[in-house]
Amino acid sequence: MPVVPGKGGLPKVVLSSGEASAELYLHGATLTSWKVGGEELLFVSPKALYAPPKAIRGGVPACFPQFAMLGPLQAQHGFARNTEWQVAEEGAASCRLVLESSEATLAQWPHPFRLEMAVSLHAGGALQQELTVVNTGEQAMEFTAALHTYFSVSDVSNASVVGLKGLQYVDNTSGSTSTDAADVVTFPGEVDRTYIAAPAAIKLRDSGRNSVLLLHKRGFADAVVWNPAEAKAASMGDLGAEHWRGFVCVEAAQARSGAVALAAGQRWSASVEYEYDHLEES
Ligand code: TA6
Repeated sequence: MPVVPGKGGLPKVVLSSGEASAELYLHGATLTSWKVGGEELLFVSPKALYAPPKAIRGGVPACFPQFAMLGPLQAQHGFARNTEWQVAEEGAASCRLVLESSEATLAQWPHPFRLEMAVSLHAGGALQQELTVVNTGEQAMEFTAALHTYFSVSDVSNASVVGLKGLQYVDNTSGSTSTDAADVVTFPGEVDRTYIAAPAAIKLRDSGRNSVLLLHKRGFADAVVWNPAEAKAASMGDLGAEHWRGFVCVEAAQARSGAVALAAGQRWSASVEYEYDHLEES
């Protein structure tokens, strides 16, 4: 599919396959839409700014060379989500974007690299994202990374995340480490947790839509669950107090389990497949 101008005149790739479609901005390699049967499954803030270098608030931005502040940069989540990627391959149902180190990135992080983001729509509407990191320098490098998903929910009070029971997690609001004894993660208030060594399969249930979204991650050790609740959302100019109830972030991350170490010339890949289903009427 061609590259077309999106919001703010920023270029985006449009993918489609049967009942599914997706849109991927070259800015930050940010997936901003994934529809199955016409239903939008990602959340993008109505106040999102399509104005580089600001990251698009929502969808699935790429976090590299660090997740959160788990790295040397002062920029939370690194610079990949604030930078223009290039199209390396594009087809009707898949594409591959590339970001290569530049003077600007080397000034922030002294490691030559090439990033690749491959996105493909699968039969039945599933979507897969694969992030590849190549150390194109002559020195070893370390990084953390994440695919920072914002999934649309009918209301945060209807959302629950299944599959994390019994795991250790870091509460990013306090820095404390706990073990999650609950059967599911719910959102009575701000929830910002990094689950360490999370299982490959994690489910986001929405009782309001009688639906379940399955994430199947490979290569990402951890999982992050986040909703800011009203007070923090109100402090975010590109979100605001009126929109925080419409999403839950369930992110595949290589974060608290430890940074990835790559020797010169080595590569690392990790992927997530997202599947969406409506549950049988109960
Ligand atoms: O993934 C959760 C998180 O790390 C939260 O702590 C919150 O900061 C969120 O990311 C959004 O970060 P951003 O830099 O996009 O405002």
